[in-house]
Amino acid sequence: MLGDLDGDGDNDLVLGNGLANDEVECVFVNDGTGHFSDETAARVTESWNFPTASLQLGDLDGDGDLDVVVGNDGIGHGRFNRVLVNDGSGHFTGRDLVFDYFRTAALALLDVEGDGDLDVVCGDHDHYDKLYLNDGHGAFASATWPRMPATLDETAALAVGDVDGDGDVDLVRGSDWKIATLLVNHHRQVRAPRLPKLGTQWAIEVTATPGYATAAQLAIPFLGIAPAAVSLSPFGTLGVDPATLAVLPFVLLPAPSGIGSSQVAIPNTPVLAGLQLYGQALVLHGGALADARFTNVLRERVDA
Ligand SMILES: [Ca+2]
Ligand SMILES: [Ca+2]
Ligand SMILES: [Ca+2]
Ligand SMILES: [Ca+2]
Repeated sequence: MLGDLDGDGDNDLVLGNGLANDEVECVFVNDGTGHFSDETAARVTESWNFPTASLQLGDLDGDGDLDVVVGNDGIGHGRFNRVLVNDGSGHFTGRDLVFDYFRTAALALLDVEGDGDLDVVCGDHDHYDKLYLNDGHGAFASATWPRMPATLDETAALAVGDVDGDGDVDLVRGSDWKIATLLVNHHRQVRAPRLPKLGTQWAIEVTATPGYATAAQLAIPFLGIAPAAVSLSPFGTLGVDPATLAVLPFVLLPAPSGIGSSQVAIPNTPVLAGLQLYGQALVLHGGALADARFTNVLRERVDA
């Protein structure tokens, strides 16, 4: 991995030791002209040297420098995942990420719940993937349950990005022997457990800060019959055509669940069968309107 480890403006290099079990991670420092020197011995204080399958760089403790997360794999070896904490000058001290002991093949750093610090997802090859939340100072606690799916997916790779355009970070997981999966972040989300059906009530579920809400929140869901992509700063992207938009009643999202739902009566009118509905919500995260954000867009076809 490349990153400016010593804060002098050029990219330095960290190398994992692969499946070798007798080397620590290596640090190569750039002299500013693209020549690298191995300064591992002087810069890395690490008492463990497990087989490393993945590395990520990020500022875990919020002090402005790049720290290193080390994902360790291997069978029959120690393999605790480690953090190399940067002192600001590119000198690192190792410690456990958390007390776990799984075959981590991939790592992702992402701010899962939008509180400004980097959290860690460990993609484990022989176990469930793990989610560790950052306390803002680089100390991590397991939040795997109930936030992560309980599936064994032989994870081999993780990619991070906002797939559904609601401003929170989602995950794509590549697995050995299995199809890749999309893990959508429910930090701010609308979804419908069932299809809209003529002559029935259709439930739209709205989530915001699910499971970790510290105060009740409100959401304003709305529906339309055509999509849009209207950027409305700072709220995000309005994904429902305003010309067809019908606003639904406020939904209360109590704490700590952060989950509420809205019921929509679908008329028993055959002409509506097959109609495409687009649903979205504006979540009022705090008292200030400036904190409100749009969710993803729900797309469902009315079933006869
Ligand atoms: Ca540098
Ligand atoms: Ca740091
Ligand atoms: Ca976070
Ligand atoms: Ca998202």
